Amino acid sequence: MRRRTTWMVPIAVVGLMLAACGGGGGAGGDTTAAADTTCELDQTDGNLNLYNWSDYIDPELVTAFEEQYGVEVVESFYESNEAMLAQIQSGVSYDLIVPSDYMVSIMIEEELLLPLQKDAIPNIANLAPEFTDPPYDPGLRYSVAYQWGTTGLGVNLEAVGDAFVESWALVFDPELTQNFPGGVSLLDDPRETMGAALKYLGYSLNDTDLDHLAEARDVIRAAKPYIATFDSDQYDEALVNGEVSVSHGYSGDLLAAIWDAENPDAYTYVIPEEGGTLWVDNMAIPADAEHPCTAHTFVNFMLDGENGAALTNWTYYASPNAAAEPHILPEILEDPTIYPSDEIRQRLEIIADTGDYEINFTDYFAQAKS
Ligand code: SPD
Repeated sequence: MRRRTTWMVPIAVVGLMLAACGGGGGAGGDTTAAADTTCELDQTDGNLNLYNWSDYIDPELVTAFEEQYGVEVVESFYESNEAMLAQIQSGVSYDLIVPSDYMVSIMIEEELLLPLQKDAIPNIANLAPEFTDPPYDPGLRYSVAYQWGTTGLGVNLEAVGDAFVESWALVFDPELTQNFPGGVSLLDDPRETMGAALKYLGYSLNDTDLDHLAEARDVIRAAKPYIATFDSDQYDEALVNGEVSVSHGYSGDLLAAIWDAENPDAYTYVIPEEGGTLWVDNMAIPADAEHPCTAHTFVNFMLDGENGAALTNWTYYASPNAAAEPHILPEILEDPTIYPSDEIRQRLEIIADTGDYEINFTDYFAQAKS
């Protein structure tokens, strides 16, 4: 069982704190310095400023890295790819970030990532074959898979009833949601939540027809009387604390909350029949990283088989690391909600970088929420 330690430091405050600390990152880093640095295997060049999703690494792994390499890991957190991108674009410097698939592509295009020095990451050979040449970063020039999972719904069975329909209607149909104690929670994430509404309407979550996006916006608007919150951090606790009846969220976070709950049988995690997101989060080094060699060493550490398994055994997300498999708990490896069956996978889509169209997801999502 993992113990959750969510504590969100306001992102702007984190940026200021790091800027004030000198060695801990700061605005306007020198991009050439990182690009000109050659890193050897196991080399460190200072503390690691890790900018990650919350609840996404076992604190014991952080301690093990610190003890093995004699450096500190300074953790900051974000709740969406777009929030992370805004920080990097504004010049706040971190040594390692964990962007999802489509965001890797966007950041490569914007020249925000440092090319990886593979000689410093021999454990890259541990990746399972399906993660070695992803469409968002062909040849892994800038990123390496960290964890993967799905986005779906956590459901309180007592509130919703055992015979519920496994559909996005559980959050979008007011005829249903009006009966749910506390209502429902939706992710505060433009691609995920607009994508869920698009799937509910029968479209791809990468659909780029503005009329369809307007329909998706209106689905969310119509559902608003019973949407308790748009939230990407506390939705799992909100479900098992009984604050909401259905929570839109990420597989591992919802499963961890359900399995840790006093009455786990009262909840379930489902991927709606209309389909949802399969995502891959990745380790990447920002172009202006101040400690690129520590970052490479951290990537190599996380790709070790036993460390990769320790990560999955704590997060309940699937591992892209083939060498980790023998060390992953059987109840995780065999759980079809963590490692989806081929049948479920056919319903899933990876979010794609839509280029100039991307801003529409953010704008229409803001309109839906306002
Ligand atoms: N608590 C960790 C959550 C990680 C979620 N990342 C997935 C993003 C998919 N768009």
